[in-house]
Amino acid sequence: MCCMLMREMRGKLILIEGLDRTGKTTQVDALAERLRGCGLKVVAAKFPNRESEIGQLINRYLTNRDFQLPDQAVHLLFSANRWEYIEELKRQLNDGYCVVLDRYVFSGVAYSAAKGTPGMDLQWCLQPDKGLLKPDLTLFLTNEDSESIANRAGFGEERYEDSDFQLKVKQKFHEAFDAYCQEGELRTVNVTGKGIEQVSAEIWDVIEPLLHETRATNEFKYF
Ligand code: T5A
Repeated sequence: MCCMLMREMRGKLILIEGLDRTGKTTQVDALAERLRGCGLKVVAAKFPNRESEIGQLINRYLTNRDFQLPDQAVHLLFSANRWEYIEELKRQLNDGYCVVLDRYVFSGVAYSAAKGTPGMDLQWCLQPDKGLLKPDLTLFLTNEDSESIANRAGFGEERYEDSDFQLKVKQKFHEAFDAYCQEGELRTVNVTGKGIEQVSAEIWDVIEPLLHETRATNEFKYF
């Protein structure tokens, strides 16, 4: 029944954000599966999308610390990687697909602004993403136990996986949410010490009411 209301409207755009290794991909997959179980058409998309040519360049930057690019250029690559998907994203939503995103604009702004590069404040960082679609709901996964995150397999392999830098990113996420989220657009899910299924259940408690929402949502919202 939750799904019938949505079929006449465009699909919902749901975003899961968080620091590295907080369980975003795990939860995006679990949520997509649960929504499909409701009879919904669902697409999950992850950013950066490392498959495209721009994405391959981003992947090289993240995985090879010897590969140097100006911070501004890297920032624009991440943004371009989102713009590559915009028409497909709109089509999917208009076709009634619910789209679950694994990182999007807020990651773009938070990671770049956290570098402290002169001139790269939040406003500057948002500029190239202006005109991208704003999610109907953003879920921000937080984990206060940074040690447990640092102990997760593979942490430290990529460029930004450094606990001190992650703390700066967290601060910038909060600043970005304060600046660019309207009331009701953001929910924080504290995942500290919680197992995967418990987190999935908490996320579902937030998402389910959204599926019953009856106000017209065919209009897109934009950053
Ligand atoms: N970036 C990204 C920018 O700088 N600008 C941008 O515009 C964008 C979009 C790569 C980097 O790029 C930066 C941010 C990143 O530094 P990424 O590929 O999304 O972005 O990198 P990660 O966040 O590191 O992605 P991961 O897939 O590695 O982490 P996830 O998705 O948060 O975590 P997940 O689900 O893969 O889980 C990691 C491990 O933890 C376990 C899982 O089983 C897995 O082993 N796990 C749990 N363990 C215990 N309890 C739980 N509740 C758990 N949940 C998951």
